[in-house]
Amino acid sequence: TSLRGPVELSNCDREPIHIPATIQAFGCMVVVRMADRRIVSASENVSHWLSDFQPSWLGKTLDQTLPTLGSLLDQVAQAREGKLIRRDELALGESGLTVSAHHCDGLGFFELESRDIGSEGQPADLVGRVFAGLENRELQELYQRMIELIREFTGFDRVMLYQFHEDDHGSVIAEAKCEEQEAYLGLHYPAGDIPVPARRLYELNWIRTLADVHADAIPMLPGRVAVTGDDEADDSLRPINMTYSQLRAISPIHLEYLRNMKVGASMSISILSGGRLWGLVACHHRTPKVLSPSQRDACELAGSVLSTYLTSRRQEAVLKRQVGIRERITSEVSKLANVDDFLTSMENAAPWMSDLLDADGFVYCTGERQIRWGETVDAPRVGEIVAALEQQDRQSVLYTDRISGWIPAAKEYEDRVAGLLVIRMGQRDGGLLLFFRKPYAKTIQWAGDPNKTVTDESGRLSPRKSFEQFTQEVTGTSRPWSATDRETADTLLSTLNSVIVEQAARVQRINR
Ligand code: BLA
Repeated sequence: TSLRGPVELSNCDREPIHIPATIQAFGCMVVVRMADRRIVSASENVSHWLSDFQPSWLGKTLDQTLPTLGSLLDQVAQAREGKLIRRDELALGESGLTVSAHHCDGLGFFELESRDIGSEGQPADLVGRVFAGLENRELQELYQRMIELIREFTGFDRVMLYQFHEDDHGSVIAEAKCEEQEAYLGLHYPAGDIPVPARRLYELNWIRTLADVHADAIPMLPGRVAVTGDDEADDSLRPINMTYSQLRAISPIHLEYLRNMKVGASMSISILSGGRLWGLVACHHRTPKVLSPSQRDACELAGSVLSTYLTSRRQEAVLKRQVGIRERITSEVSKLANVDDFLTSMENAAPWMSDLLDADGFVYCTGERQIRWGETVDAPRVGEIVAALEQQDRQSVLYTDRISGWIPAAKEYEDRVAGLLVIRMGQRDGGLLLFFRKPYAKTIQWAGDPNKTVTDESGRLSPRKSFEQFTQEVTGTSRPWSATDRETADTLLSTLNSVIVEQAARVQRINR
């Protein structure tokens, strides 16, 4: 049985992309068992790169066959799993070859490809240029500059910064491209476009390359190997774990996706934040393209340095924003000081509070009385929400990005209003502040035409269809309430509570 049956879209999150049993054609691969240094597999194209390679070398040790690689294996064994060791001064093959070696899961990997040609940018160049004069720039400007420099350095047609959001869907937040190309800037894509196993793999590797979307993958012979070496029985054979391989064949589903996008080659660089994938620098070329090993090194370095730098810059920006929000709340609330009743205060405050929380609508209710602003639900619906809230724990701030998951009757209005954040005032009869958000589908510009159904001849879903599936999924779901939103709600709560106390005190004074 082949490792890779037909892949259905619903299987995306299960496709084992790290064990394709095939590689890309821009190089060749030789795999040895670390335990006894014997060659256990080689790609079908190996003799194209090493003309004296014999199929009979399978099962022989490196020292008997490719002694130049033997000493490299000693260094690989000392390094951590996945760490690449690269050499291009080895006397191997006819023309200049670069060898990248690493170990993973008990196997040693040698990946051979053509050595750098010409006078390409030096690795340190890219990082140096990205950082020159960036310190004082705003984040967005920094993103744009970095994308432009990476495009210049690598020569890809289109380079984008793709950011993952809290629910793992993503959007293009900076882009550099050829003038005549359609812009993707600002477009959102479903989480499923970059499935869970891919995101996990991209947390372990800084870059991945797809040299040619039309090239056939090259099989490893054999595709399964005995890792321990002491038992060659069929059931002890395991797939070759290509988690850290540069030549790993890219998932056929993703190839199809890129062909649909009219892309000929791609590469992406991981941007991590605290070990988690925060985004990708996604590079496209209309024709086949692969960077030289040293250019890829430069991209890896840029990815790791930028990850650290951007994380600290974003943390700074978050802090600044939080301070800004607190200041705004204090200044707006001081304007309410002369208002005598809280109901009127809420009427005045609805627009700026909704703005701060990025809400599309607001309802304040206390007893029978309600005040509304923007996109909301009618009084009986608010009544349902208030009743349901009475069943909840006494937390002051509650939120959901899917009201219907909590109150089934909300299905009836979920095409208008889908997310809710509630602030329960601590004071007796202080009332409830309800902030609403519209569903995703209405507020975000999704890529692709969600109404267009695409299936290929076999009836199998093609990647394009994912847009349609996803827009269906997100009807009734709003953008999630972020940690900053929740913090803003907490600040609002405490500041408004003090307003109630003051107003009550003043009313008492007047009544006396
Ligand atoms: C991988 N999908 C990827 C990658 C990107 C995207 C950037 C990383 C590989 C690369 O560098 O090319 C998605 N690329 C995008 C998006 C944009 C872009 C959103 O340029 C927007 C401008 N893809 C699907 C569906 C599936 C799928 C429905 O749309 C699931 C069946 C799969 N995408 C998929 C897989 C990978 C992938 C399996 C991993 C490829 C690999 O590394 O082998």
